[in-house]
Amino acid sequence: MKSGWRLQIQTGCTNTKAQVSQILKYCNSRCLAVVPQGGNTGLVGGSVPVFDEVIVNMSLMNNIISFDKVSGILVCEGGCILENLITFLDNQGFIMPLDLGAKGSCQIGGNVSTNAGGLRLVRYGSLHGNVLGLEVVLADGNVIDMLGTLRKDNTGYDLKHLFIGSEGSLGIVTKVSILTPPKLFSVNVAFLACSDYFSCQKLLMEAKRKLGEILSAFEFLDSKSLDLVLNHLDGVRNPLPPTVHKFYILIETTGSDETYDRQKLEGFLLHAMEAGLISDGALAQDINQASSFWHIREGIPEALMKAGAVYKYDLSLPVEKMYDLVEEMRTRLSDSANVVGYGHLGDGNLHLNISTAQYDDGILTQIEPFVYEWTSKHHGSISAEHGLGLMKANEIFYSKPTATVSLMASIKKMLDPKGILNPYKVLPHS
Ligand code: 2HG
Ligand code: ZN
Repeated sequence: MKSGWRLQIQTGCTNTKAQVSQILKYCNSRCLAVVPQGGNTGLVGGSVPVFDEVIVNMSLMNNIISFDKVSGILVCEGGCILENLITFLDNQGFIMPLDLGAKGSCQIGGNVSTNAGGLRLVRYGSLHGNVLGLEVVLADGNVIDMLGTLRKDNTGYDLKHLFIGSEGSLGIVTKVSILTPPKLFSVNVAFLACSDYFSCQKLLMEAKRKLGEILSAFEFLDSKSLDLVLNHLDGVRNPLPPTVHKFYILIETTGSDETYDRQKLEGFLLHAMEAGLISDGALAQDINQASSFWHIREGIPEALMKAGAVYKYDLSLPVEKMYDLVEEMRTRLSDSANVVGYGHLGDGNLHLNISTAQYDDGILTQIEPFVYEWTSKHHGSISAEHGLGLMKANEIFYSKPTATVSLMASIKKMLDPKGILNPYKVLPHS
C-alpha cells in the first residue's frame, strides 16, 4: 500500500453538513478521491487512504441533536463516539442497541456505514433494524435528507438501507436517527465451560428457548483464545478452576425483575449442568465480576495483537459447521500457527484468527483462498460484520453472485460517477 500526500480535513463549528457538502462538491469537480473516516477502528482497511486520497475526518461533528424520551429516538451527528452516546443515554435511562469493544473510539457514522454488529445483536438486531433515518452527503455534494424519526414509513424505496453498510462508498453519513431501548436494571452474566462444540450448540438452542426475552448476549471462545488473554493481558484471571475445558461461553441476561431473572438463569444453568451441557461455570456476583467476565471476551483481539502477527477472518457460517473450519485450519497449518476461534455464536458469527510470529507468504497461501472457498461451500459470508473494506473487496464473489455485484457497481456508478468516494473499497478493484 502506497501512501501519498494527505490533507486531513476536520469539520467543525456550525453548519457542518454544508462544509462536508462543499468539500465533496470541490473534490468531485476536481476528481479528487476522498476517504471518509470515523474512529478508524475498522479491521479491513475501509477507512485508510490507499494512495493520495483526501481524508474527511468526522470527529468534530459530534453533537447530539435531540432525544425523545417517549419514543426512545436519538438523533445525533455522525462523528459522535459510541461510548459518549452510551453515557448520554445511560443518564436518560436508555441504552444504545449497539455495543462493541471499540466503543471508546468508534463513531456512530462509521458504525452505520459499516453496519457494525457487536456484542448484543442477538437481542437488539442489526442497524438495518434500529436506524430510523440518515442524513447523507453524496459524492457531488448533494445533501439527502432521510432523517426520519418514524418507526413506520412505507412511502417508496427505503434508501437509507443503501448507505447502511456501504462503507462510505456511496455517501458520507452526517446525521443518524436511531431507536434506543430503555435501560433495564437486572443484568446477569455467567461464564461457562463446555467440553465439546456440540454442547455449545445445544446450550445456545436451550438458552434461546429457556431464557427467551431476557437473553442479551451469547458469546463463545475456545481454550486457545482464553490462553491468549490470560498470557498477554495484565490482571486477567480465569474465573474457573484451572481445569482445561475446550470451550467457554459467556451468557448475559438483561431484564426488569431481579428475582425472576436470577431464578430463570439459575434454573437454566442447573438444567444445563444436569443435561451435561456445561462442565463448569461461574455466575457473576456483582457488577465488577460481570465486567471482568466481559473483559476476557472483549480482550481477545487486543491479546492477539500483542501475541504477534495475526490473520483475521470474520465469517458467518451455519452454527453446526462453524468450528469444523477452525479444526480444519489447525490441521492445515499444524505447528506453524496458533489458530483460535471465538465470536458471536448467537449470531452465527465466527472470528477465526490465525496468530503467527511474523507475517509469512507461505502461511498466507495455506490460509487463502481455502478459508473463502470453505465459507462459500457452506453458504456462509466472508464478512459477517466487519465489511469488505480494502482487504476483502476482491473476495466479494465468494459471497455474492456476479449479477448482484454488477448491480452494486451500477448503483455506485449512478451515485458516484467519478468514483471519488472511498475508492478500492467494497467493490472489486478490477
Ligand atoms: C469482536 O467481536 C470484534 O471482538 C473483533 O468484532 C474481532 O478482531 C476480531 O477478529
Ligand atoms: Zn465481533
